[in-house]
Amino acid sequence: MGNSKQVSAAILISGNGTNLQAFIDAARDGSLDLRIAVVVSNRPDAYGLVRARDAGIATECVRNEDYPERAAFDTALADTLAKYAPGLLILAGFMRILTGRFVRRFEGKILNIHPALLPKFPGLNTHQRVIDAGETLHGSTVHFVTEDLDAGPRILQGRVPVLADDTASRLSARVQAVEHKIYPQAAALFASGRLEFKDGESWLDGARLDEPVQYAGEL
Ligand code: NHR
Ligand code: GAR
Repeated sequence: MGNSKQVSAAILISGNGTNLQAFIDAARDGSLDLRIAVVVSNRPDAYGLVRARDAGIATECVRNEDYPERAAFDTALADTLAKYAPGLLILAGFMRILTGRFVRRFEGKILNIHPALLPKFPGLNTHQRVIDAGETLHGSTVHFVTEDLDAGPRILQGRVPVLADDTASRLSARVQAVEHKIYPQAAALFASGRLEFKDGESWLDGARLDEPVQYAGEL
């Protein structure tokens, strides 16, 4: 609402964009004081681009196929982002690993949501792997992005049960419902200055976070 110090964010997607939609909705209803300056996809057919256009948000596409090499892709991505001067990058189902050079350029200003209770189950295909391992608890983790994949300092976790007869798709839907709550909340903590990245760790209200905050409804 006309706050000149409002943080401006770029949201990076590769697919459906339900987390993007949660950000659009939270920014609109005032629960998140953040300006979404641009949505960037690495896939031209990502449905999240339609969500962004429908919300009147600028969109950009940096295509995988145009930059087979990671370094060239990341240079193009960084140049595209620079036009919007974002103070925060939000990876929301963004499926391309970023180089150390890119991460250092935006150090401490990149958030990711990973669909597992990190440090358990980094990497891809988490829901099926959780079922196969016989876990009874699963969830999602918001963390700062560092060069090491899915290993940056954790911020906020939301837990869901794994049910006896779960499929990956039903478990994924349960995880996504909690993601749509925790991810805008984590961004709100950053946007308000309460959450910082310092010395490779997450800090909340001036204290180092040894363990991520556990989502329990409200923050
Ligand atoms: N980049 C860095 N440097 N650090 C992280 O922690 C990152 C990152 C980029 C993306 C999201 C992550 C997740 O939450 C993320 C975290 C993609 C892959 C992957 O293997 C792995 C983890 C994540 C995202 N991508 C393949 C690749 O070669 C492509 C897979 C595909 O296109 O389907 O880039 O899980
Ligand atoms: C989310 O569940 C997110 O945790 C996961 O992809 C989904 C994206 O959904 N992220 C990753 O797997 C990152 N490698 P969305 O496009 O509907 O927001």
